[in-house]
Amino acid sequence: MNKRQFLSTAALGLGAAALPGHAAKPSKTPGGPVLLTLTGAVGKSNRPAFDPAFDQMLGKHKVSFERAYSFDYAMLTALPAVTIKPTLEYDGKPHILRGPRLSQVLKVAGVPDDGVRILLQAIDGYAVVVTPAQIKQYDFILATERDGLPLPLGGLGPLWAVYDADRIPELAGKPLKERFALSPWGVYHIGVQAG
Ligand SMILES: Nc1nc2c(c(=O)[nH]1)N[C@H]1C(S)=C(S)[C@@H](COP(=O)(O)O)O[C@H]1N2
Ligand SMILES: [Mo]
Repeated sequence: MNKRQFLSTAALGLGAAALPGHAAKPSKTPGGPVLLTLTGAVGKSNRPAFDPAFDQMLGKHKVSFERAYSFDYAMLTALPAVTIKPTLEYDGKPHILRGPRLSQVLKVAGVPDDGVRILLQAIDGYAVVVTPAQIKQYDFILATERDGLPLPLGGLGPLWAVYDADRIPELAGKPLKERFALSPWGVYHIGVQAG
């Protein structure tokens, strides 16, 4: 194996996976396009601080940070996925949504279970603030799929922070149009605010 091949194999993380006795672990640094960046009070960091030159969209959304943890699609889909079937306000029909639990994604980035507020921010700037307790109570998922197909950018994706509103008593009684205000589609940034 020449040096170039070795380096590209190592960069793909295949080196460790190919060793006997080493189970393939989910990648800790994104190899594909980053879809989600957690910033602020994250316990783990896998990218440099905010770069005003190249973190253009984060900058437009007035985000700045020292520490951040980023995920690509493979890192998210490597986490255990759950399936929910809420009635959606867009067509009034139940749909199968699938993706990792938001609490699990936060855990991977070392976000504490309490004493923080969680900003969920979408590509169009729409943002909500929730607590870890609320994320657990609603059992938020970070949906990557609807009805078996990946969520498109330009539609509700690629990531949609959503919950099974039909199964949440305080939401199930509300009109459909009032159930999903805490549910940003196209979420790309999660700001973890301490205190
Ligand atoms: N990215 C994004 N997500 C969003 C919104 C939005 O404007 N942008 N609106 C929220 C609100 S207030 C509701 S009621 C539902 C439906 O809004 P929408 O029709 O703008 O999707 O999505 C929620 N998620
Ligand atoms: Mo709304």
